Amino acid sequence: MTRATARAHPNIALVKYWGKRDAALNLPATGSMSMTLDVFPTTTTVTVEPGRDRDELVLGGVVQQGVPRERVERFLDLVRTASGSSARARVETENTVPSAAGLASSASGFAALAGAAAAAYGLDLDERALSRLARQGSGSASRSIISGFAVWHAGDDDASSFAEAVPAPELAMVVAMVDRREKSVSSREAMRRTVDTSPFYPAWITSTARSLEDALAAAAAGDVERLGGITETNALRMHALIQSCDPPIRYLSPVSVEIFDRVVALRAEGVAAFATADAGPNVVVICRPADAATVAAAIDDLADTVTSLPGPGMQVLDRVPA
Ligand code: 2P0
Repeated sequence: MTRATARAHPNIALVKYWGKRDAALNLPATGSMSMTLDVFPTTTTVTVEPGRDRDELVLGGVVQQGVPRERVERFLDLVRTASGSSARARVETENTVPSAAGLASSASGFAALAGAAAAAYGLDLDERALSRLARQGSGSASRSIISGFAVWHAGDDDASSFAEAVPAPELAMVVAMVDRREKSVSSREAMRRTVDTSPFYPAWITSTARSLEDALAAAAAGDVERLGGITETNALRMHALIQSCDPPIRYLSPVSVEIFDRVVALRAEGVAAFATADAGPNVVVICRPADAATVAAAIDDLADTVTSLPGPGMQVLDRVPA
């Protein structure tokens, strides 16, 4: 029996991943860029137990059945194939962020699972290989392997689609917890519907590829205003795209929209603050660390806030036998 424990944090994209080019390999239609948070870690322990007849998933102390367990099983199959093992495992995971509420719990979840499973099954993977492995569990998890700011290269095959660190200015993210409930349409289903039904999808792909190039250049130059502007525009384009599906999907709530308006008002007062939101109503405001308290005070009547600085990449905490 071997056991390993790993920890990973969610990441928030400044330039979003929305749409797959290859669902089997989980290759994205475009590259994306993110900041890994230093809050809301997921901690996962994988215990390889020869003799067990199927993989078990325990999330927050509750044994999971159905799709979540099957998704983990398919992921462990990749690790088993790579390691030449047929042994099943018990996976215990603890999220400190609400699951499936658009706060990237699948990013931290599959990044932690990739690290723990690779270590438990005896695979010696470098950061790039871990990012490729995590990608196959959940696309955004490829970026949570990396500390701080990351670009996930779209790539054109399994080997070339991975995340790596990029330089960026000092930034904070103020996370506004508008709604902690599980979202009604998963990202995976919403992405599929977007690709199949949105008339705007081709324009999203071309504009996002350009936004990514611009964002990487702005980040390398330390230009917070330019990087923030690209971030807010890209987020609103993604939500417009999602709303253009048939049947339509709308993740932003009236409170989310009000926070976007407050951020515009903050900019009018000279504070460099920019809003983004993922597949849910929660809003994340990007700013200089010195402005984070001002940003939080401007929105804390609308939602609870948590402020994050750039956080660490996936860490293996423990392996037995070592
Ligand atoms: C992102 N999101 O770039 C975008 C923005 C949500 C909105 O990546 O199907 O859970 O597992 O690859 O990674 C959410 O999608 O999707 C996501 P799968 P994932 O962060």
